[in-house]
Amino acid sequence: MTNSDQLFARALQLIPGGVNSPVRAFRSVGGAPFFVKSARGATLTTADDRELIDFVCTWGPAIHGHNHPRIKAAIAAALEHGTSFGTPNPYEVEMAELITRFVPSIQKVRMTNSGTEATMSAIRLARGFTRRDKIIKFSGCYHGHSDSLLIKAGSGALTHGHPDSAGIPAAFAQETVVLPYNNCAAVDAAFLANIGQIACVIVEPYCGNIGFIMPDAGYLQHLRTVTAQHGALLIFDEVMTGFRLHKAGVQGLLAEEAGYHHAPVLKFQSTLPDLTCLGKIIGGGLPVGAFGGRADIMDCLAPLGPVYQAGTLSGNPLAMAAGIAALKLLDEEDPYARLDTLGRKLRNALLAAAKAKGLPLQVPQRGAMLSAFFTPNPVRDCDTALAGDAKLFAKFFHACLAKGVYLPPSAYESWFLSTAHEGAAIDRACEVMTEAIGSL
Ligand code: KE4
Repeated sequence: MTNSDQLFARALQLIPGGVNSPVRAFRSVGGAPFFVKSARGATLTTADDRELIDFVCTWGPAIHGHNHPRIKAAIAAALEHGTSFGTPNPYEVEMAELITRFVPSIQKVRMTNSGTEATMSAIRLARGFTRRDKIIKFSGCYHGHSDSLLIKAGSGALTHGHPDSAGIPAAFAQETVVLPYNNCAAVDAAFLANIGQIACVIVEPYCGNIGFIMPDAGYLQHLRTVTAQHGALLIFDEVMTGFRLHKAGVQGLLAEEAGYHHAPVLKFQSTLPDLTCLGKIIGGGLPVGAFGGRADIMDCLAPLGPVYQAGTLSGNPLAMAAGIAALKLLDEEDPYARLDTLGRKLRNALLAAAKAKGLPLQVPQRGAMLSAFFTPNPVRDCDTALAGDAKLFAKFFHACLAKGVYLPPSAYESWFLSTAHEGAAIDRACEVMTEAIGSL
């Protein structure tokens, strides 16, 4: 038995499925997960000393690669003074100043300990602010595992065939209206069928939990228009896309596409959400989440207003120090064009290999996010993603892993690139993926 096998056997005795998060379980691709003992740059080192080029990047946070010296040093410096105080600390203020500077639509922000807490709290805030109960989400989008949002969810819920989790009372589920992504008519109809009842629309502006799926041109602008028309809030769940696709997340991309660079907030109002949820990168690899937006909405939160939200370790100094270092590195390096070049390189290698093999393949890609669907048709929502050949993806996944490249162990997850993938790692990965497709 390998060290990973021994560790997994022990884990299976005490941890459900042997994992602390279902997507890690390899259940949809087959086989058993390996255990990692260390990570650096683009590389994971397993418990059996195998080195793997990593395209999971701990599901998004590691945009600078694993164990970046600047982030490591920031954590060590903070650690000198303690791990958690339960009082306000200077790091929280600096984090709030960075987030509000990077993301113009965020006038005020509240830290949490996970993306799930961030979206759960944003939903509660939207309901409290509008005094309405219903919410709209989109099939396949994943916003963490709170009851109102674990309905037709993506990521692990979709991967393991439970997009509607057990344990959620029907009374909760009926307040969540689920619509197809990239379908303006469906949103219009839902608002007309629920006049005055919709508190908010929550959307992954670029989907990362059905695989990577991009919005049709004008779709996000339509969500902004229709929510404003009906007095509902628009929430961008940028837990995954925030600071990954642009320093201002998808809303930054939209502003640039509209011709506004470094414009004041009012100029690109047409796509600004009322609230934004964040996570992953802003913790530099430590537990974190955040939600923020219009000050008049955020001021409804306790202790100022009637919407309660809290967290023992919210804004804890270690996660804040790590996240501040990660955001400052993004500010200094502005790596987004470089990351897009890496993503295009990988996309082109995959498409060329599939063409040579005569295999239908879609590879949606933007910046450091991409995924591969074995299907002849463009993937633009949950149904077209599910039409892909997941069994063939599983074969591809294992062919890559056998050659030292680790992809997300599910056809319904985005892949992630980091600045550490530049050079040898991306070149080797292109070779491996080309060989893997050739072997299918
Ligand atoms: P966490 O509670 O896992 O920190 O964040 C939930 C969440 C919210 N919103 C979006 C858009 C997300 O992608 C996530 C979490 N992403 C998954 C990866 N698909 C986390 C991996 C896991 O569940 O282990």
